[in-house]
Amino acid sequence: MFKNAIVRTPCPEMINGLSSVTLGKPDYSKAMDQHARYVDALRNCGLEVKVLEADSRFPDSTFVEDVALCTPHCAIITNPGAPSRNREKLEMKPVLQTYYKQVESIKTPGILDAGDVMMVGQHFYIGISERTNVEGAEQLIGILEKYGMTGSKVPLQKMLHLKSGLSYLEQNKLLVTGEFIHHPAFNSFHRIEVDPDESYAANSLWVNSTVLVPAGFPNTREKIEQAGYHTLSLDVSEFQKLDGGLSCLSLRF
Ligand code: CIR
Repeated sequence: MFKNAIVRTPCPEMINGLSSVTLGKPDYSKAMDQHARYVDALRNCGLEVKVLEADSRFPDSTFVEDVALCTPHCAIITNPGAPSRNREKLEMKPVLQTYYKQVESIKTPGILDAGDVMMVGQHFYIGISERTNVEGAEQLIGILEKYGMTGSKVPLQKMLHLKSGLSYLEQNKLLVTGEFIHHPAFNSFHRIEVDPDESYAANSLWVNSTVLVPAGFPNTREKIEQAGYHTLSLDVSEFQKLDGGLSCLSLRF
């Protein structure tokens, strides 16, 4: 169960955030509204939510998930792989020091976005992507092992981040799409397949027995409900325009 979440209010400059999709620019006031509902949903799932101020220097800074990994034993400040995002990490360190005694860091030449890291109990799957290199992943595995946890590397073919195509829903259940459906690393999970036309919904979010699902993907929501979960649908269309999803908008621990 998670107790805390950290989010950052989107800044007006988010309209110039990084994007690989052609869905147009986000509408800032709509994004603010969607973000407020997201925070309400986390609070309704029982989390104490800390809302950090918007930071105009970093258009993508609302996607806090990428700059830190929060484990049960320590927090790890990452070294984000996109140059325009790298210094977001400096803002997160003092925040996490108020929650954790142990705050570690990934260092250059290692790069790592925590959107590439999926926690399954004490084990962490680490995607090797354009944002996360082998050196970053190996540094992370070294840190995890120091605290009695483990990690393994998963090279990505097409996805931006590991969790763009995978969400762990606890109870050994894994939401999967695209290149991960038949990936041997995930054979032992009970896999819930997301159809190609709903692939964005593979980034859904388990929060204390509720699964948050992006609005507009009814087949995926139904599959998750059939697997026995209570779901809550949230519109995050303005963040989708920047390749961001439900998990990217918070740190949960
Ligand atoms: C980026 O490209 O970094 C942002 N526009 C989106 C980050 C999404 N984060 C995530 O999947 N964890």
